[in-house]
Amino acid sequence: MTRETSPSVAQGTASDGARGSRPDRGAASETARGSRPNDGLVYVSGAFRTSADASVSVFDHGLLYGDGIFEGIRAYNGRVFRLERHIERLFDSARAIRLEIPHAPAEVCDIVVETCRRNGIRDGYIRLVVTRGPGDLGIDPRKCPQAELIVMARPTLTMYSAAPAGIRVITSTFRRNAPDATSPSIKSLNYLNNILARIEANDRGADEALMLDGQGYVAEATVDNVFIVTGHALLTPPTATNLKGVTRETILALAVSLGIRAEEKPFTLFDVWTAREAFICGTGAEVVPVVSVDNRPIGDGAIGPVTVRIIAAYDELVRSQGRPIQPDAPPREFVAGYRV
Ligand code: PXG
Repeated sequence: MTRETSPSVAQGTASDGARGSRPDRGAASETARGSRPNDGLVYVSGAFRTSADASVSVFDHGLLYGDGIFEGIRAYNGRVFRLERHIERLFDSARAIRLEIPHAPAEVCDIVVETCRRNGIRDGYIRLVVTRGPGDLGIDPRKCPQAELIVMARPTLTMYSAAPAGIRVITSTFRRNAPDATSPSIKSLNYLNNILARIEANDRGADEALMLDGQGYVAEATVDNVFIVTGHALLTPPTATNLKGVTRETILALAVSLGIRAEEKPFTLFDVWTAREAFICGTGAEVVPVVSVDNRPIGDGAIGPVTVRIIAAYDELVRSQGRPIQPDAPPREFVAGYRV
């Protein structure tokens, strides 16, 4: 089956299409329930639709079974940061779960950029979801002939309100998925382990939770990779136990250009508790200092100098490279060792 590759807007404008064929429940009640944003355009079922009209079938296996994958990408300063790498990871996740994305990677990149344009995004957060699509009430994916690509873009996303001062983290009792279960490298729609860990953090008055792997080594946080600074080096766990984070990769490269020794090496909670510094990182969160873990201050409980340098370098990098959203963006150049 073919899909439109040059995205169009479905019938109706942002104002007249907002109710579409749905029963009019009233804008006030929708807003009051906070059920869904009622502005902006969403790419779904091969076209751009108003947020209120953007929907998938209740028989979609993404909803029924978490059978699907997703990506989170940020745009800064009119450019989509590391777009091609995110789309490559999306296709890797799809391959792992044998999901056929109904577009080529370059087309998905174009749809992401077009979604930003149509939503007037210069800085913002983009979410891609690919579901197995509608099937029947059985689990068998052969009953789902058409995968569904959804692209949403919002101008803001705040992950941790405490981020500027550093966050407080606990260790969850929920383990990160084992590599021989649903691999943690798959950015799948199954986040229940991580959500349960986040609930545990909420219950214990913390901002975030660390998750351990099956052997008890530190894997990552619920939606972020983790780094610690020891007397020896900047350390992050190897990716067998966690998501191959794009921000993690970017920070490992930045560390090289900053002359900071960085290693991918398993470590334990003891290493975290006794670290000089710690931070978590992800596309949504960016680089967030961790000032305590399990009620133990990290270092002297303040944001450390290596973390400060990495945050500054990351902030500069993301604002100066990426795929331009508007075609007439400034010429390409080199920044911090990266081709922009
Ligand atoms: N680990 C996990 C488990 C993740 O879900 C990261 C690390 C960081 O990866 P990137 O490639 O973004 O550096 C993620 C990121 C959000 C959000 O709102 C992000 C994720 C999942 C759910 C929400 O930003 N994934």
